[in-house]
Amino acid sequence: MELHNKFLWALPVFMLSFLISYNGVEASHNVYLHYQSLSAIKVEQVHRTGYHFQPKKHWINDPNGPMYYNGVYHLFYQYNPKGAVWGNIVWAHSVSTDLINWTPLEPAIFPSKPFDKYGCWSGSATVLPGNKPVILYTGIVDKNNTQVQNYAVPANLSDPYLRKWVKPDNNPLIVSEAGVNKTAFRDPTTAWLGRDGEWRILMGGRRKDTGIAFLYKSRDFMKWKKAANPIHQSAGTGNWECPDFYPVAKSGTNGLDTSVLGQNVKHALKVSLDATRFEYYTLGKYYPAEDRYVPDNTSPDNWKGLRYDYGNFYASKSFFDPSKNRRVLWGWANESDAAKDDIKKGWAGIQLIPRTITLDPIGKQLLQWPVKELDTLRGAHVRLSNQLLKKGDLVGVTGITPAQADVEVTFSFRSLDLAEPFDPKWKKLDAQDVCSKRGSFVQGGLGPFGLVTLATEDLQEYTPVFFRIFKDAGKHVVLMCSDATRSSLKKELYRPSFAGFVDVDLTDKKLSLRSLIDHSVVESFGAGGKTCISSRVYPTKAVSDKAHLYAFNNGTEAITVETLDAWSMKTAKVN
Ligand code: DQQ
Repeated sequence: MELHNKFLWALPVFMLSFLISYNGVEASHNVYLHYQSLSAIKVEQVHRTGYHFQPKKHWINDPNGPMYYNGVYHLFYQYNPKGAVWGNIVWAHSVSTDLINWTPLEPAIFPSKPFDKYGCWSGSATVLPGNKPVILYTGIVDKNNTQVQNYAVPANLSDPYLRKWVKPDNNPLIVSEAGVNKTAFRDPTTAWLGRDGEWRILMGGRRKDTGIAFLYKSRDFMKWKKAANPIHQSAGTGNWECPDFYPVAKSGTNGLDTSVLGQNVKHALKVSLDATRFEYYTLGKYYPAEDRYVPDNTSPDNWKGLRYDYGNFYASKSFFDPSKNRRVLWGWANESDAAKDDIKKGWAGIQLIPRTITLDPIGKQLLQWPVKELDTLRGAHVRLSNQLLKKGDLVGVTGITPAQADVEVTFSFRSLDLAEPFDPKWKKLDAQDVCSKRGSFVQGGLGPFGLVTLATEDLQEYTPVFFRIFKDAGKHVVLMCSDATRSSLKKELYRPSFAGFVDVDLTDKKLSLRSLIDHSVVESFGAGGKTCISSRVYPTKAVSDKAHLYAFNNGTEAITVETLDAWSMKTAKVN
């Protein structure tokens, strides 16, 4: 371990505000017509991931129809087979037996029929009684982007990989009714079966600025009828994409099949907000007789709501894995790189590591944690114990591969007294705004402390993931940041100070952090998965064996690294 005593991270304020105000984000559906069918000439390797899911080349977005079937996990995803920007979308298909190593197959669903001639957009899989999988997806039927819901079934149920899918001629199953916006009517969920024998699905959409989850019902999965009311809607949230609706057990850590109802469950409704490129979820109560969902009053039901992830994370989808009794969440990590650079590097987008979802025992939020199979990739290991970090300390973690690593650390401190006051002016701000005012280089009282990932030795480039603790009217406010502001010397990049608050009890004066570092992604889990943040970053110098990893403290209160375990991660066999 190396020890640097000076912590010279001060950055002139004008420079900081420039970096923060630059926003070249590539949203989910930026359309670059000229580049949609420009095949990659070469695929740049330097920032490709070692263990996060990617195809060999070109553009990917939403995970689709994840499921477990007869011992095999299936992941479909929105894919452009012809280029590195969004377009020509098909359902690409990969299979796995461990959610980590993946074998690519031919695309499962692609435009070929009048009901999906202009696009095969997102959707979900449901395994019907008799062990029969069926996919529901959105078809685009014309140049005006009119959306309908279709189904597809495996051509041969005895093929262990379900390679071929058939789109029967009685499609589409659902077209929008009069008065519904036909271009905001998409992304069917996994179906659940009510006690009344009717299947139910949701589609996302909007009326004016109100986000809506339309509810449809069917007895036979073929004839669907719109319910009198949407299951839920929320004014001022704009178009809802990729809804997800599922039960979580009030106690214990087992996941539940999507159809489970009863006193011992809460429901989660997640929506992807077209307008902000973020997702939020609420926890609440589902009333099956009225087909209504009512969020708990602890779950803000708007764009300020709880997020699965406060960083590059969108269009997620969960599924129930009966082989391990768990609910698993997949999320797409969109790009920070500019489209022209995606074209140059020949690829864009990754899927994050699948996460197990459980209800936090406090009942107000979910907990997420990387599936345990990820641990099989852990190789060389180093451990740091009882390492004191005084103000300004930066401790190097050596002996592993910092550009492709898994790090778990528990920090402790003796007192909360030095926590800075939470500025009342910040009450109106979200965590990201607070983080951008108080980055890792602004010295604090209790924090900032955490990890510095993908760093050059001279800290010209680095992505810190850290906590700052404030006090506010006798309570403590814990901020977790994953700050891409100084992640790269490259100019045209989206470099936000991604951040979320952490609702954690500090009685034991400890905070934990896990970061999955993989060349161009840092995926972090604060306080056991209460707050998660993924940053896509493109360092120019802190790459491969030039990247460094540190633990740091830049607050007056000394911090102890109780334990820090870091592993080199082996490269997974991905596609
Ligand atoms: N991506 C799909 C849509 C979905 C959006 C199209 C979300 O079905 O609404 O590629 O990223």
